[in-house]
Amino acid sequence: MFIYSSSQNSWILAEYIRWTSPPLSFVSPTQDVGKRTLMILAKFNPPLPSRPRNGSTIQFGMSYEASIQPSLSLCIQDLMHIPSASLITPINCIFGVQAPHVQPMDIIASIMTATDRANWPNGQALLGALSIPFTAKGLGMCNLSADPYDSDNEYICARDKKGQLDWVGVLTPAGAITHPHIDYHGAAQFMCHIYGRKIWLTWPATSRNIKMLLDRELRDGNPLELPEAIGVLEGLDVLLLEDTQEAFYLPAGMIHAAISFTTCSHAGVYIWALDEYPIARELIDYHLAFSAELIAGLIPSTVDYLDVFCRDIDVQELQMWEALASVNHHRNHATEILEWINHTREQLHGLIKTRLGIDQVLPNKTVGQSGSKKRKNAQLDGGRKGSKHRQM
Ligand SMILES: O=C(O)CCC(=O)C(=O)O
Repeated sequence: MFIYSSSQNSWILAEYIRWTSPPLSFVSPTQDVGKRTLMILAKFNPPLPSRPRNGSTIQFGMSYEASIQPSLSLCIQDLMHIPSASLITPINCIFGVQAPHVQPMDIIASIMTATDRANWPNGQALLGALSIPFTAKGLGMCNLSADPYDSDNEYICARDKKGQLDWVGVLTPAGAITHPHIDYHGAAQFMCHIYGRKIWLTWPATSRNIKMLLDRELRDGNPLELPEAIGVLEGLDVLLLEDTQEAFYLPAGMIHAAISFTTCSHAGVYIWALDEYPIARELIDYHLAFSAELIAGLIPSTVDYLDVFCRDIDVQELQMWEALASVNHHRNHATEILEWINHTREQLHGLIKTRLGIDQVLPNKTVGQSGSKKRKNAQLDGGRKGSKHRQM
């Protein structure tokens, strides 16, 4: 029986019916987890309106400027025109893991056929793509702005080598479930919803939430799945997005998950925000402590985690914070940030030396350049992307 705790949760019944009826019910591999999630959401107290209450940590309902209206077809154009398939991050949305050796056409075919058959073929993946770089033939034509983040000195946006905002597109098929994760290590994201019906679930980056999520994934090897996360993480908000193309700001470290009720598309750009530095510090410190334990042999692991983490942090994250602190040198945080960067670099280099047993110094890039387009998947191998998605 479907029970909701308050009239403010009654909208979830309509979503439950949509999810459990054809054609969405044809996506049998994700049917049960979506169904359980919606039932738990309906009973959730405090009430969960389809747009978060005032005071929620997700900022939504923002408009964004574009010279051409972004569309699903432009996102598909990007997928078709990327110079190399290795630039995108294909995911199997059944398990929320990376899907290796998948070509753009496979993703399009999977999205087109996701709800075609009542009997899901054995072993068939449900493919989507993250980190689709904008191209001149696709969403790159739209000249999306990230106002006010791209013009205010308190923020630095990810930019490509030409200094353009480093937007990436995301395509998910109907029936996709993305389990709770944090993208990167302290960067916020400005997201533009382009197409489809999607419920976003968000939890603030409190110390308790961060520890709960990362411990489960990294230390226990048993990542939090969406239905369980709703019961154990604090500060849940949900946001239902449908026809309106609106933007929202996911603050640094915000844990998020998503359910796609149709083919969906959105675009995002990473942002480093001066005020959010304490969260970046907490996340990076968590990973440093974890890395030290790995190196000491206290926890079994792969070399990949360390390599990827150390490279991401040193080459991408710390440079952004360094640039932000320089531009805001008069602000209170600036000196503290610079001291923290130096200290963190020393720790990182120490970890790498110990790991490799040689005096290896990490490569240095120019401050202010964005990290690679693969930022979204330059994350933890064997776990969720950073912890974003479990990888295959
Ligand atoms: O759309 C989804 O299912 C997940 C996307 C996501 O987590 C992201 O863009 O950061």
